[in-house]
Amino acid sequence: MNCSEIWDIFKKNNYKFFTGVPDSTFKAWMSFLDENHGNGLDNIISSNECEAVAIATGYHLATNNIGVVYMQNSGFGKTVNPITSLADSEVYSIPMLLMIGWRGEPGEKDEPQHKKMGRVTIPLLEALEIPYSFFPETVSEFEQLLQKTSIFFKENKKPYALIVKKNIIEPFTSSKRKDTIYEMTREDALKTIIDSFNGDEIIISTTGKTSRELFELRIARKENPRDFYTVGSMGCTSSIALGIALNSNKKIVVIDGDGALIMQLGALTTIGHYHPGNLYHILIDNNAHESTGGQPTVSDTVNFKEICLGSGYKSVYLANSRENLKIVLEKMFKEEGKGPSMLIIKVKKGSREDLGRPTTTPIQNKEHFMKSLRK
Ligand SMILES: Cc1ncc(C[n+]2csc(CCOP(=O)(O)OP(=O)(O)O)c2C)c(N)n1
Repeated sequence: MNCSEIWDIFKKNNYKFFTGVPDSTFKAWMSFLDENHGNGLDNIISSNECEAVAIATGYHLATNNIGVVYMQNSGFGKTVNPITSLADSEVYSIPMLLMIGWRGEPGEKDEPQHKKMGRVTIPLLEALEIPYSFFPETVSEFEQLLQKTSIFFKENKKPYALIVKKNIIEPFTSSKRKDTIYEMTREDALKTIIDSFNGDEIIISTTGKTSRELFELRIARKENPRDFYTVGSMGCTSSIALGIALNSNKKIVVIDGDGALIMQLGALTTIGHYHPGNLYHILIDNNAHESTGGQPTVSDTVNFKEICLGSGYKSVYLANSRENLKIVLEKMFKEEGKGPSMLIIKVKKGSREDLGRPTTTPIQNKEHFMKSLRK
């Protein structure tokens, strides 16, 4: 099915409100929603999946209509709390259609961070007593399915899930212009960052393309550094770094993404409160969830500088060009032990087509990291 066909059927069945966190499994559908937001449909990109369930609840309370909550199965776990304590029929009984991208589907090749969740997605739905269907391949099947879910929602006011497998939805090319305001890509920024290092830094990098690019840059330079590549647990990187920084006297550098930072924005308040002087937080802000297809984040309306200072970070630096970044990195690392500090780097979207993935396993990465951290 293509996106217009999917939208026609959603519209016919009065599903016009979409909210969630993007997933590459339905990247095309995400681009379609983004392009058509405000044009007969609403698409609210939420900070995390738990929030999306709550937004869809609010939508239902206000309109008596049913919202669609999209998410990758990685984020499904986050929704267990609002599903069981808000939407569940034993609490407020809120109908909503969950559209869950199935990464790590048993029998399909996928990354290590998706394996367990891939295996337990269906058992988890069953444990939560959420009925489900697989997202169909044809227009007529989809039409029948949405008619069935509409009847289900009339009879049962509670969530129903659609599991979306890879490659079900045809590609969609957005007509939106790509932004080119900023000089650097994320990879350019990463190169400049590691060029500025003298070898005693410990890096914890965020999930998605940041860790993939950093890993490849290290390989290309024949370096065997003390980097921890966070492959999953989106938004948790700065908290991993906090746990390390509070228990090490080394220079701990976190490299974060705007989508990930926003997902767990509360982490900034914990870091600020416990203020480890050796923590350097670098945010590479491309205003997008680039790793799942470039869907926008809300970072363009967020003042991270004020949030960090208001949370207890000791200093905040800004950079939007290579030259500027070099100067600012030098300044930030000169203030040794006076952190936590934040460096916000504005970059444009984009990455190499041939970008690979870490070739070491997460456990190999962990063991090497732990050994070298103690040296
Ligand atoms: C809980 C959870 N929800 C969704 C995802 C899917 N996901 C992986 S990377 C990513 C985007 C990260 O965006 P950002 O931090 O801005 O980094 P960028 O990809 O732009 O470099 C998303 C949504 C996930 N891994 N985990």
